[in-house]
Amino acid sequence: MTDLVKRAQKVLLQNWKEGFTIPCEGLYPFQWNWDSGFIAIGWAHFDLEKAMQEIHSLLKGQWKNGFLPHIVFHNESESYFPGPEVHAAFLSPNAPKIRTSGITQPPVLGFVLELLYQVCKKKQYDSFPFLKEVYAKVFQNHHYFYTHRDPFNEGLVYICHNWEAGTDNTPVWDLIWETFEVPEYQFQRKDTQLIDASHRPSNKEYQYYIHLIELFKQWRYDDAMISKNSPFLIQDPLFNSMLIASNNSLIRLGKMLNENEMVSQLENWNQSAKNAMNQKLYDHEQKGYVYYDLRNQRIIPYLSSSSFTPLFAEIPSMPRANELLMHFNKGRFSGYKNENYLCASFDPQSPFFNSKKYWRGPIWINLNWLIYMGMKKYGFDKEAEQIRQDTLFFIEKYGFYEYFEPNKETNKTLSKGYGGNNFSWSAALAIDLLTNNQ
Ligand code: 2M8
Repeated sequence: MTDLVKRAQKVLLQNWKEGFTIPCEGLYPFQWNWDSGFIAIGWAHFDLEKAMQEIHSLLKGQWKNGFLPHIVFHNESESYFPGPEVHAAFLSPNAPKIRTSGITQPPVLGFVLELLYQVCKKKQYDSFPFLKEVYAKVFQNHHYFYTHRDPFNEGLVYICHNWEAGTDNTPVWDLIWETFEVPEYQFQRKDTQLIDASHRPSNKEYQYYIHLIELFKQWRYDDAMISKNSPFLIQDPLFNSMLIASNNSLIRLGKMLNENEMVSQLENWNQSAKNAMNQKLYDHEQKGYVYYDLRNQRIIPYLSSSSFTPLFAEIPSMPRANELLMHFNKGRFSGYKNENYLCASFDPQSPFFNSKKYWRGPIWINLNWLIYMGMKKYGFDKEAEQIRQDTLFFIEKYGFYEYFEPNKETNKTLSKGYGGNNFSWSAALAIDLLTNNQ
């Protein structure tokens, strides 16, 4: 085992809190939804029991209608804003007893289950009892999405909050914030007391984030009210790709588990979902998958690392997949002289790109991992190896930070990554890249 894998394991062990893993000490002290999916992939390589417990703990937060919240507040902590009392999910009749938020995150659990199954198989560990127990719950979550978040039956689901996207402050949302006014809320942020505020979203942006939560609370997190009234209603290419990739995995697992009814339902959803992604969210001019603003009925023609995640869900045809690759070698993302590491979270050629600020430019390990895996699925081995090498460059040089600087020259002057340190999904996915994919 390499020293790097050992160090990554240590990060997960330190962030483990009686049944689940926090993303980062202080900065994110609870259980987060898609973090836990990525984290479970890392755990699987050296502690299968913990990988499965991680999933069980997350599912404890599932609502009666199948909804899976973005945070489960198993524990107490004063170091994060907004905490459980701000989210006040109990206002919904669907909320469980355990405290949770009332918004969700990209649905990664379906494909995580399949990856866990594969590791179990390699280790000759019987995963069937676990899969049998959790499969229907993950299916219920997909059922929730297609029945509550797709008002026009297009096969595409919407998100209603920027925190649901996971890419919290991407410049894409700037165009949404322009469409409505917010009152001046009084609150105390905690994130900017813990890390460099210039790496985090602005206070003005937080006003929008909190305003949306306040609206949802007024509507008791009722999906029909949100769908009718929320000023933020977006069909996001990353979110939908995660759902489709998870559909793909649930279909394969469901066949093994003889869950035939659920499999045929998933196949139906998936067919229209893939068509809609290709027809509605592909931008021929930008050559990438983009966002659709459902509230204002317009395409938002910005490229981000999310634009390439449909590869992971095997959505593009081969010619289209080749088109996506053009951004990675002397292209918009690599830079025309290959001056950037892959893959910036936002288009480095855009005037809104900021190489240090969270989801407005820095490189994130989970997005790199998704793009790497997507490239492998298409047989783009050379390109996949490039992005894997770039990813490991950061981990080797700086350790397990939350995000990293794309520009190669600037990296020569740095001794740290950006955001939080000892960040769990950076460690977990490094373990996967170093163990599974050499
Ligand atoms: C970040 O988001 C949270 C809100 O969910 C925050 O900034 O307070 C995002 O990077 C998100 O994708 C991630 O899941 C979360 C925890 O790592 O942090």
